[in-house]
Amino acid sequence: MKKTYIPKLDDLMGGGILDDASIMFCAYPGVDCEAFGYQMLNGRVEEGDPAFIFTNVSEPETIQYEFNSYGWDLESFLEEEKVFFVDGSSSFLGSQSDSKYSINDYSEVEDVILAAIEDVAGGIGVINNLSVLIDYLSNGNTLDLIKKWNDKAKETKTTLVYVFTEWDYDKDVINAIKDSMDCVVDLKTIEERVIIGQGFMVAHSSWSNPVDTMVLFFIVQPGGVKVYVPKILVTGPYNSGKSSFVKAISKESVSVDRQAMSAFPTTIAMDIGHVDYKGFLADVFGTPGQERFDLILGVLSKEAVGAFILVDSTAEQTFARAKEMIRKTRSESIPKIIVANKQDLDGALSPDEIREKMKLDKSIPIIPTVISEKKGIEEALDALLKILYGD
Ligand SMILES: Nc1nc2c(ncn2[C@@H]2O[C@H](COP(=O)(O)OP(=O)(O)OP(=O)(O)O)[C@@H](O)[C@H]2O)c(=O)[nH]1
Ligand SMILES: [Mg+2]
Repeated sequence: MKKTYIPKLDDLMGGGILDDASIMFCAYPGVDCEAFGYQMLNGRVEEGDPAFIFTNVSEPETIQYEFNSYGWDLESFLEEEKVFFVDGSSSFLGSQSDSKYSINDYSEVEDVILAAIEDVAGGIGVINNLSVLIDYLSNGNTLDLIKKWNDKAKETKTTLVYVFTEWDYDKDVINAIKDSMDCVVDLKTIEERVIIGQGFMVAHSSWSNPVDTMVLFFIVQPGGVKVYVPKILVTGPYNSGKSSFVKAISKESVSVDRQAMSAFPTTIAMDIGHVDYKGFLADVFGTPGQERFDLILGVLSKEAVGAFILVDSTAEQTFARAKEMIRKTRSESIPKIIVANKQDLDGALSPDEIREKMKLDKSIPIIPTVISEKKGIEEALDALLKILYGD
């Protein structure tokens, strides 16, 4: 099996993609599908596999520019001849092509791609975009091509990645194309009154069991395809370490704090952070811990998809308050992690003791941390991602 280099996608397909499989990213118009193909290609080439890109949507220079914006060095790959282009664009735009292969007429495309597949045997080819092929060729011809290319890919153990924008084509044609792929990943917009984002979902794969998980994603520059977790809540009693936690998991964070009477700041409105971790992006909101700010807990916790409940492991007297905050933020019903903080202090209770005293079900993970020393932070993040998206 090979990796796809798309976060979460391998897990949804039982670990990755078969060596000789075809995969199609099938996007609703308006959803960016190219980045999926390029990210797979970039990952494979970095591992040493040969690759080609067939483009009929933009010229090779434009694609180089796009790779650059994601932080991937296509230029070096081309210079070192690890990647080549099958240029199906330049001649139609009236410009010269200096690519290894160039298509001047669509009648050539079948043989040229067959040759390209042989050239990168054991590697990967990206076809961008299948819908332009359908526009140029007739439906039947396109289907015929795909079958021949996929057969050649099987024979040479090459991964073929099709990028497809699902315009208003004949449904039978689309279904026939989908059936001729080993794997189809749908890319959609997700709407709930307003468009809230874009998601991918494995529609079918010949080697793995179906899962109906829709994974929200963002395409960022640099970075490429990242899984998006809309809103993670960080709550818990006063002084338990919430602001420190938001800061520790975020690249950048803002806290609305007030230096109270003493020298210690306390949060009076919220902490906002932005997590970028293992291909996941998430917006994080921390609540104030003091009861006099409880009015805003409901607002802050709206639409949270997961929560971290922080407790000071030495402050047993605050555990009832922690449970009250779980209730007030409606966190009973969403995936949550108890963060047992301040494990460095004398008298810190162990996770088991905390579970016992808080009467928490054993399905709720309790992660010991020393946030001030950045200990346990990744374990806490991993634990939440695991219940949100599985392994
Ligand atoms: N010893 C120890 N101190 C910690 C740890 N984590 C945080 N602290 C300290 O605990 C205090 C409170 O941390 P904050 O992050 O402000 O806690 P908070 O939950 O945001 O507090 P409020 O917003 O006032 O509810 C600070 O002085 C931190 O430095 C830890 O793991 N060990
Ligand atoms: Mg705080």
